[in-house]
Amino acid sequence: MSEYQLYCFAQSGNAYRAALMLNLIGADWEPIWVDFFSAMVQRTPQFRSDVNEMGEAPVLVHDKRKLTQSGVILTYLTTRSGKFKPQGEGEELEALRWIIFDNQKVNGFLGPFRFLKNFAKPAGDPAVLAFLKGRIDGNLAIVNKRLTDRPFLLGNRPTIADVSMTGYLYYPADEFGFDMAKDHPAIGVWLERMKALPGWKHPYDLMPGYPLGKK
Ligand SMILES: N[C@@H](CCC(=O)N[C@@H](CS)C(=O)NCC(=O)O)C(=O)O
Repeated sequence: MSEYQLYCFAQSGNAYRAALMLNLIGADWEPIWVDFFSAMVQRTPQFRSDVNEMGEAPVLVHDKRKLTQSGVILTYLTTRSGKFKPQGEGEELEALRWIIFDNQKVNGFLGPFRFLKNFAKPAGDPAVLAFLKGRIDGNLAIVNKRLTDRPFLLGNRPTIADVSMTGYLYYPADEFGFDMAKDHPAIGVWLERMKALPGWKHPYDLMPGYPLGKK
């Protein structure tokens, strides 16, 4: 058995943060597929009692520990590996600031937006989609500005803040109906920089369940 197991599925940008980090640090890990769309296992009482009371993926299993919330998982993995680690209290707080902004305002809106456009039945209400798109544009612009004069969110080195921010940003433009890299060029350049890191993989190549119906 691998050292780490990760409950995840290919369409989840939230899980991608953890899967990408595991790959980037060269961890010995294996995915455990969460049948999110069909069986909706994350909503079952068994999942909530045995895996994650919050009913969410990702969940990282390490020894007897089960960790949830991608920000917590990233913090755990950077502490253990020493890789992508913010240095000192100032950087640690700065990384946390961007991880929270990402979780709530960037990928926190992109995830539901993409879900409503591609997977929800019936598809999302246009007014809701328009609201989310407005917030997404504004928040991506904030990230774009941040990346205009530095290669990574905290400066010259990639940290867990960058890994977190990648969440939904590599999924195909047609799943969003707009091209993030083109609309926000500094994000586009940064995505290429992240892509060049050893161990980088696209979410559809890193986690099981793509295309839908395939484990
Ligand atoms: N803030 C959490 C978000 C996790 C999350 O929302 N995961 C989604 C999958 S992408 C989920 O499991 N949702 C449960 C559901 O919709 O039933 C994290 O970063 O880990």
